[in-house]
Amino acid sequence: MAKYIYLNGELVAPEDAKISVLDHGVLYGDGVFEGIRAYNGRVFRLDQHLHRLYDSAHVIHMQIPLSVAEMEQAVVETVRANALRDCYIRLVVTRGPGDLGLDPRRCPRPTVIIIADSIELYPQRYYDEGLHVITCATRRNSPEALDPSIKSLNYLNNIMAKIETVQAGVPEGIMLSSEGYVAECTGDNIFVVQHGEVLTPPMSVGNLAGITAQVTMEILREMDIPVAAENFRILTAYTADEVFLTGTAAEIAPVVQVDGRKIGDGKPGEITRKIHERFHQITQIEGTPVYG
Ligand code: PXG
Repeated sequence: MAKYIYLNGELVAPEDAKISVLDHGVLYGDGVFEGIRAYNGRVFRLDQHLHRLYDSAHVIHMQIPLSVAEMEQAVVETVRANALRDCYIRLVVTRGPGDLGLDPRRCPRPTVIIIADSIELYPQRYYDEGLHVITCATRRNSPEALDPSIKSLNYLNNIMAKIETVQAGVPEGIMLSSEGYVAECTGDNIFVVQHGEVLTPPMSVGNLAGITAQVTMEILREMDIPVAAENFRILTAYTADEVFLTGTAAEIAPVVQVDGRKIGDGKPGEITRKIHERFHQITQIEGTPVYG
């Protein structure tokens, strides 16, 4: 449990970290968030996470009441106050308290929350043996209605899909676009490997621009492995040599079964393993220092 939570400029005890029931984050899911990790006393890719947060806020016409530099400082101070070196950081900015009505003009002050706490990691056997996943019946939100590249507090689309994975007894699920293209998973991006080439869906399909996916792209370039962002259908995943997922919580996770079809030889793939190894190295040396 966190010792201190950042709430609107103050570090308070968890029992005092309370927000109004009239906050539009509660009433309408009106707000944005980020899930960030710190490794070895450094916040990983904080600048990229803040960039995405401020972009999401900009798109929904929300002015975050802190500059990016002030927010960076607030994140670092929150981690430091909790004396954490390896942790999960949840940054939430809601529209703030208003009245019963959609109009965001009634919410003059956004609520800023930063929670730093220990992380619940995927069990090691997921990395050793690989994950089984399903394709969810719930389609990803259409980017023409609510673009999934906005990391908004409206996560019901993903939660509906997540419930399908829980019912199926698997840890993750693939979500297709309304056109039937592979988009992403409920909380991870997806990559497939075929004949030594890597494929991932383009952002235009309607997915989140994952930070871990961006780091993966950098690693692939470094390793001289060709990578393309192109639309593909679920059949491409069924017949791939390797499938893996990327996300702040999962890091780089091998998939060995999709909808009951064995992927490759049914064991985590070599390219997946190498990317994860390199990812691990990068997380140990990079990042915004918390302790000077
Ligand atoms: N797609 C979706 C829909 C996500 O929510 C990702 C991809 C991966 O993005 P990053 O930037 O993390 O590589 C996400 C991220 C949580 C949790 O608490 C969820 C995410 C990240 C961290 C924690 O469920 N989702």
